[in-house]
Amino acid sequence: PIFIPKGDERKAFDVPAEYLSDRYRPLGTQLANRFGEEANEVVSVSRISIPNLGEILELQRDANFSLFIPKHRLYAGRLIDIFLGVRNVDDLLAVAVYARERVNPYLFNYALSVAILHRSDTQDLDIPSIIRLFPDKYVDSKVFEKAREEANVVPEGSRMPIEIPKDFTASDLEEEHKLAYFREDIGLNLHHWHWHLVYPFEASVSVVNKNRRGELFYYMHQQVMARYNFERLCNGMQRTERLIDWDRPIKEAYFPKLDSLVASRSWPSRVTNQTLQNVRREVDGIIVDVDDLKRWRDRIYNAIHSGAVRDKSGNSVPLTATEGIDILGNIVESSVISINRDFYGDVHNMGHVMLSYIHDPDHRHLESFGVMGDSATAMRDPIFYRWHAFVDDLFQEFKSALPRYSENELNNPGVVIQDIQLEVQGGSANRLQTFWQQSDVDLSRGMDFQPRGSVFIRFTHLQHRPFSYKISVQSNNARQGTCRIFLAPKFDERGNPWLFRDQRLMFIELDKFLVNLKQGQNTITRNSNQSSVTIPFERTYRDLDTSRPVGGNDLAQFNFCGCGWPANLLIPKGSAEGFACQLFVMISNINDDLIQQDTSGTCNDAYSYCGVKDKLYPDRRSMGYPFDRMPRDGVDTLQQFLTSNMRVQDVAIQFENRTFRPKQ
Ligand code: CUO
Repeated sequence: PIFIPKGDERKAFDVPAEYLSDRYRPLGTQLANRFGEEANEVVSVSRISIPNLGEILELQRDANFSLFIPKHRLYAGRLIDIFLGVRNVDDLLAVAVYARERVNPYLFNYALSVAILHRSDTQDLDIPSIIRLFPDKYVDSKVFEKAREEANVVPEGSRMPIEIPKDFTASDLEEEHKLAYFREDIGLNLHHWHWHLVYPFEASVSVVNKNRRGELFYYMHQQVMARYNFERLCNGMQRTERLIDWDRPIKEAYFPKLDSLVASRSWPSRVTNQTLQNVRREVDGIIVDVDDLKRWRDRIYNAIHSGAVRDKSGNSVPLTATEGIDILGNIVESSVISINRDFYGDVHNMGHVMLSYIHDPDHRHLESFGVMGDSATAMRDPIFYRWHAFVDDLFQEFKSALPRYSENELNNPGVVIQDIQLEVQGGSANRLQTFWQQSDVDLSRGMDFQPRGSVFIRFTHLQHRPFSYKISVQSNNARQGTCRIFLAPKFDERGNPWLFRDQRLMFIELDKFLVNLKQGQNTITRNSNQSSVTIPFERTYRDLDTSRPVGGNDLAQFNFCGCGWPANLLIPKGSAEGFACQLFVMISNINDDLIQQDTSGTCNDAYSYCGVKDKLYPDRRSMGYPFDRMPRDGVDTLQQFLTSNMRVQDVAIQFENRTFRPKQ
């Protein structure tokens, strides 16, 4: 038997000898004694018939793992199926212990996390936190040296947090570096990792086929682009340029300065002016040409322009105004539920792959993929946004061809919004305030060193003062409605007022919630921390408090709720002068909004970008409504777009260049 300690709990597993790899089997008793002394609880692992891991083992333990690589997807799919296929939790533990000894750790962690999220009997289990298991995907490599030193020399309790400098990947000579605070935000990258964990594109169909997942792929990434463009304008930059000329050098470079602790390699960098190449990497099972990418793109544009797609049997399937976007999302991403993957290919994923191998497309230098190859790291790289600007443009091409919303489809007769005010804690009305804040995260679980105990890193991120909305509404009846709150820059990058058709793509969702109006005058108050977009700051970073007994639901919520926009990035950075914005509030007609279902007890507090676990997306309208389509005839400006159930308030975002340190 062997004991494997698991973090601070000091829980150990009593494992059948045949589960050990050849290397450790002879050491069984020795290891048992060593780890056993540290343990305060021993869990015995049952003997099951040993699963055949087969080709899953082709991925070396010290290799990097990418969901975008078809071969790796296949391994992940197999392993997920093995984890989903065992009868009960005891067998799952046994098969997981057996696999953990042999399988690539990134692959193992991914597959086990997906399985835990999707098995009905594991809803009360914690999924491993990726930042604590693999901090190397988020943190400057130098930090680990320091952390090891701190842990070796300084006893737990007197250890100082190790500070990650705010500007560690580039200097101000690089224009794009102005946005590093956003791209490299830990919460942002954790959100993206969680999103793709909750909505895998490769696994058995029953796992992939979630309600409106293709549409949510479009909408979540559209909002990423809107938010990124918003930040760019705040920093005096232009909106992201789409990556559309695939034969030209790419000016954006990126040097991640991350070292993989597992693969013992640095994440490859991309110098400026690299050009996409055909990828020939037998070792990863990827043979893909730039021409493949172009062919798939052209077929998708053709489908959009003809209003229909071709399924596997050659039948034409119309792209309807409401469901078309869902079909298109699965085609573009693409996911296993793409209506015809052979024909429409794998555009978005292969873009990630080709960009991530741009430095070594034929593997002659034996280099692995860059950060674009991993959903946990991709958002750090400026090229992510240029690629997704192209992807989003595909979807916008489709949306632009749809019928415009008529005034009837927008209005909510009898409901009039009379006034909106933002009340900012400790500040003045309608003036949001942003600043830098420092937070500490305990990384000790991802670091294998003695002596154990907490090692904190301290990082700096954007934050805003808490605020609340105060909305005055007149209603001629008692009724329900959906309150939709968005924010956009008031002027374009030249300082000119927007045309509505352009500004609509800049609106970022801030909140969406049900309101109960009484007849007559109503005042709606809503706090920023209740947002349907974000998860609270503590949830992104906190560790589960294992000393506290938690009910099943708590944990299930914790897992799924790892998906959510980080609360610290709810409000864009703004500017020192106060960045001019327009706050938009609408109360839409409940008859066209409402989904009848019970979501109590499930994680539903960040549903706008993440949906609700095992439920329908809780808003019947097209995602992005009312900004997802071109305006009706005669509407050129936001003011002209408004019906009486909508209102716009000028607000500003004032950034103060000050850093607040954690409370001790
Ligand atoms: Cu989320 Cu391109 O999909 O990264």
